[in-house]
Amino acid sequence: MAESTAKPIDVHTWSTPNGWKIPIMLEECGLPYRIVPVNIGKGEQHAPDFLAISPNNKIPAIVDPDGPGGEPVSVFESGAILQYLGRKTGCLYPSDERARVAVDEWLFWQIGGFGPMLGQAHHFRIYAQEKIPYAIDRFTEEAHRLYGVLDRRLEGREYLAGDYSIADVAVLPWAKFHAKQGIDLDQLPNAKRWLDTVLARPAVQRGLAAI
Ligand SMILES: N[C@@H](CCC(=O)N[C@@H](CS)C(=O)NCC(=O)O)C(=O)O
Repeated sequence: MAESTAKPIDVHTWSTPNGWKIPIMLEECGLPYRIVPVNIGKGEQHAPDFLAISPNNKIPAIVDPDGPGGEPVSVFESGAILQYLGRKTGCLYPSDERARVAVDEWLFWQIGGFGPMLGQAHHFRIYAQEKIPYAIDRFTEEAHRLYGVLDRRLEGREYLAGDYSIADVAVLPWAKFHAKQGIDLDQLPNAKRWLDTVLARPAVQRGLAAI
């Protein structure tokens, strides 16, 4: 946890790609936080206390005791949390509108596609008791398409959208599990170089170790 005199942000989360984004962001921005584990394997995401801050029964969610106007605020949906923390701190989220549009594009690309489709690929390839070839092929093909988009985007670019940003923070915990999604990153040199770079960041390593 980062050192600060500010009141810690409660991070309701679990050890999943979406769940790791928030401790990574908080470590990057040096904000103090406390992990409140929500064991989704045991169904804790359906507890009334959690639903009060995350009505879609999914992690992550945060409660910031020092929200707008100095009052507490809760935020669910990882993209909304990253944008909130970026606006609150000015960290990893540019204020220049042209730069911000680019970050938002790649953030929403992850939220709407790279996360959900890779989650399905991982599920049908690894977790599902019944191996369903149609589902495995469908989501593995989509994973290949998405990683192709990522690799082309990173050609000649260090990060996804200008400087290192919340877009990179959103994509990296998903890309870390490329092998389970049926992806050989050695075939995608730009994505591989980017992933090695972002995973080497000390704040990323601390965030990944936080839950
Ligand atoms: N769009 C959401 C997705 C969150 C999500 O899918 N969370 C999963 C873990 S990665 C979860 O809480 N699953 C529990 C459930 O579906 O009951 C976000 O980005 O925050």
